[in-house]
Amino acid sequence: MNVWYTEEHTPGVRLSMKIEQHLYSGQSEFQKIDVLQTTEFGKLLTLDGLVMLTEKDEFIYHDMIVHVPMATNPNIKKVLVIGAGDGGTVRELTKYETIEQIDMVEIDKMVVDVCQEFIPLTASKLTDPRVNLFFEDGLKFVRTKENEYDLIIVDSTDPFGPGEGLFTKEFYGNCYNALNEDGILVNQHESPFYAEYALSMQRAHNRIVEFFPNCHVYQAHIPTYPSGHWLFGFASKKFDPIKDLDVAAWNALDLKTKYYNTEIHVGSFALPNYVKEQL
Ligand code: AG3
Repeated sequence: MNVWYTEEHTPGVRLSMKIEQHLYSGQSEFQKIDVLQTTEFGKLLTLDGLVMLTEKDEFIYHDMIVHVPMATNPNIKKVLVIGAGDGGTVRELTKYETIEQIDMVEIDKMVVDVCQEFIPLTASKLTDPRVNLFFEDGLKFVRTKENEYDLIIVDSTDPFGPGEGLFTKEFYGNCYNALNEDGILVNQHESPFYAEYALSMQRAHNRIVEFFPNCHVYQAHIPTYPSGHWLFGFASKKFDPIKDLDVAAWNALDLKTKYYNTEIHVGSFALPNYVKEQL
């Protein structure tokens, strides 16, 4: 069999992965959901044809979206996760015994159902007793919250289709209000490398700095995302992700992460000049 999955990253660039089996294909109320078995990357989850995760490189994204804020403030107890239906973000959060409550708001229940059936690697911890699942629009959910969370993680799709509202000024303002005075907001920020994605990142960053006094961008290398160069936004009311990092405290937790460590934490905030210029 010579079947390949392809995502177009720009009109001139595509990424292809060889497929062994098409495990699932379905259309939800919001998007097309597919799970494919690849030869190189294990299982691949796509939404509307775009790579959301592969079993081989998801650890990089999920480590970086979770452990950077968690290591910055070890007293995080109540977390709101928006999107993230595959469960990878929640899996990393459940490693912290100190977390008491994780509210996850995913617009599309079908993503969760499909991942629980086909991708237990990321979805298995969605049944943790501390996790409350809400199947609603994250944009509407945060509107009703005030001063409630220590951390909000926005693990969204690209800013087109169902994920679009999660990149708006209104949304970031509501996140600010939903966070308490120690609050941290982390967003997946797209790629700085190709113009279209870079514009999304720039727009998001410019909107976030209007609300939060401390805003930083950090990076990781994620092989199956456009250009492989991926950014995250860190915004907080009080914490500085480098000055407030307690290296000894985080290492004492001994979480056995596959990508994240405290050196990566510090290094990930060092940005190439072409990225700095975009901020
Ligand atoms: N969320 C970010 C995926 C963005 C990828 N974009 C693309 N392939 N064009 C990932 C969800 C993982 N929990």
